[in-house]
Amino acid sequence: MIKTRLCEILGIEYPILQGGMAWIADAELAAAVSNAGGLGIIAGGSRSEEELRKEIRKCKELTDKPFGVNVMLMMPNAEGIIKVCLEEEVPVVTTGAGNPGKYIPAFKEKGIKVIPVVASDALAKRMERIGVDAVVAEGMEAGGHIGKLTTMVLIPSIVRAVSIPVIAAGGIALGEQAAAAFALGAEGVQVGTRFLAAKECNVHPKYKERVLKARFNQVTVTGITTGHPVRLLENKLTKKFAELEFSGAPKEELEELGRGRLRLAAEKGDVDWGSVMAGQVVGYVNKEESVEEIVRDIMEGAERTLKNLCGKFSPFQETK
Ligand code: TUI
Repeated sequence: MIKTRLCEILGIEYPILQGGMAWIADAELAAAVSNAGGLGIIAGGSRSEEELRKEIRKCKELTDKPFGVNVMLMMPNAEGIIKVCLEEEVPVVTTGAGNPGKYIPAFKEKGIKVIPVVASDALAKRMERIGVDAVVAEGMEAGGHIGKLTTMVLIPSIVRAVSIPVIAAGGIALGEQAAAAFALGAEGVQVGTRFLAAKECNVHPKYKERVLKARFNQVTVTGITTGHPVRLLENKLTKKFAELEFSGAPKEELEELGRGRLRLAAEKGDVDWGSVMAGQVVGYVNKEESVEEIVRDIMEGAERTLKNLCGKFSPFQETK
């Protein structure tokens, strides 16, 4: 099986992380991924400090393997969430939507591994200099809030900028896609959308059903005109959003329309008026499976793909 530096650094068997999906990724999903040999991640972005503490303790009961918490740095309670991670000494923290620089010394003091999502090679370099353990580079194929570059373009640029391990995210649901990420220089992959369909994923059943039924052409992006693009599945909300967006509605009105919508879909199951965030890969996600099956399928698929690749091309066969 594929082993990389990331496995050693994090103490995991396979270099696969589960995305810390807000309002969705709980202790049960995270523990299942960690028990399957990857790194499960609890969403911190959508919880109060006390809710997060409970979820971390539950995860510790469900697994003795390492797991992580995702911190959304732009949330008003980010400092409190970080304090809980420090107090509970979670093994790994991933961060999104901001620069975690000022918190790194505190994490390092507790031996907590830190993995920020970086949106540029400049930030990746800065993060490496201040001692983070790895970075996630998330391409715009991903679900939810997205940047501008595709995984295919972003990964090599970050790999060239730093010498710490780079974890590829966005557009990865299959073994072949994981193999492609490794070919681009990534030493790990982060998967979100495919885990939405996991048996152990407690997202509202109606959300899961929409993910399972969605075709590639039902994936859309709202918020391009406001500068906050979000990838999600088409529904009444996205149609209303598009109408307003292209009729010149003020930015504030659009942002107001988007507020609270992920929770509405993920917790309440309103898949017409909630945000059903999912990545471009959603068309590949057609059956509910256990986390273990998903992890095994992606990792074995990646290995098979990389092994078979040379055999497919005659120049390599001749020089074997
Ligand atoms: O965060 C995401 N994707 C998301 S978050 C989300 S829902 C949510 N929204 C609000 C609160 C709680 C949950 C749905 N999808 N991806 C990670 C990510 N981080 N993508 C991009 C970044 C990022 C952006 C700018 C990281 C760093 C950065 O700049 C920092 C700097 O100082 O330059």
